[in-house]
Amino acid sequence: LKQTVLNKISVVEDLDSLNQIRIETLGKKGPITEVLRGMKDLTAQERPQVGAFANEIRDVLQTAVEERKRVIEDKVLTAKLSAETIDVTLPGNQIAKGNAHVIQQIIEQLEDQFMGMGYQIAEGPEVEEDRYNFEMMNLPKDHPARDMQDTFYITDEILMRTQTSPMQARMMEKHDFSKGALKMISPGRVYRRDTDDATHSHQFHQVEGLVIDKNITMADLKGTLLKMAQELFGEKHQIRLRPSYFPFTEPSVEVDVSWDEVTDKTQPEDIKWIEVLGAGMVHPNVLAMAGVDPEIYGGFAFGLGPDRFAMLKYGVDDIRNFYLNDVRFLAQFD
Ligand code: FA5
Repeated sequence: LKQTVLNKISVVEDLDSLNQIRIETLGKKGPITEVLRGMKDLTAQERPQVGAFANEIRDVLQTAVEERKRVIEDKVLTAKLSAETIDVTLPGNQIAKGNAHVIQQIIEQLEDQFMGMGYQIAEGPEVEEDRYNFEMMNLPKDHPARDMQDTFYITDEILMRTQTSPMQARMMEKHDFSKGALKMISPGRVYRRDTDDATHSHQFHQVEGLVIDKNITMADLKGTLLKMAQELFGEKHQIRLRPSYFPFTEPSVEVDVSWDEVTDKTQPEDIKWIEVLGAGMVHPNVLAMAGVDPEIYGGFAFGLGPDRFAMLKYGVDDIRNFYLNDVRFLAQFD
């Protein structure tokens, strides 16, 4: 029996068959158990001899089963590992990678830059109240300057915001000036009933900027805007302030950035200027309506168009390209 079983064990190749052999020979119904059970019928002299013999065979077989089990398990593992080997020299699958929209990239660049100067970033509603978009911006209902921003009205009092300036009022109302200056930028979408052309879109973006503190001057505004323009377009670009009119700032300026670099040798008449933003010193009425005392506080505000910035930075000559969602166009700005 012993040799037959040992032979069987030595050739078995899988764990199930091995288990079968174990049950047949060593199990409750197997021959060895049977012998051990039959001990009671033996004489007192026979018993120890037969018992020792049966136990010895059982131990030998048990050991053989366990050893074989280890061998089979090793083989299985080796086979599995070699089947799963990775060929690191095979070329990988190409995964198509997207990129942020070019206007989003400009906005994020501006956010990083202004956060570095201690500004907070605030986002506001695109569906806005007339009160914030116009009235608190010093544009009462019958004000002629409302025509400057042709408006999508939803009701008499609710509209699609035409500018990010309502965030000036919203932030001034909330700010606790006992804790220091208010410095914020507010990026977002704005809407106007403009006819789409190469430089106008009925939906575009603005980034509002606002600083309110004691003793803020026009020089602070100019310095801030020059720094911003040079970080975005390059050290050699210049800005130009032209007098303008906005109901919510006094004085008001329009700011142009030079299309090309300006050096010592550049003749003033050769510089091509691109209008990119409106700005000015916050009007006392705007401060007062938002609950800020114009006798103590003042500041500057600006509103820039990242769409125009993107056109200037990358030489894109039609704003509509940004909104056609042609991936071949958008993927260039990675
Ligand atoms: C305003 O909207 C003012 N709220 C800006 C401002 C803020 C002035 C704070 C003073 C203080 P304006 O309408 O000029 O101003 O628009 C600002 C910028 O948005 C423009 O310089 C231009 O870059 C951009 N812009 C205006 N209309 C469009 C349009 N239809 N499509 C794309 N960009 C536009």
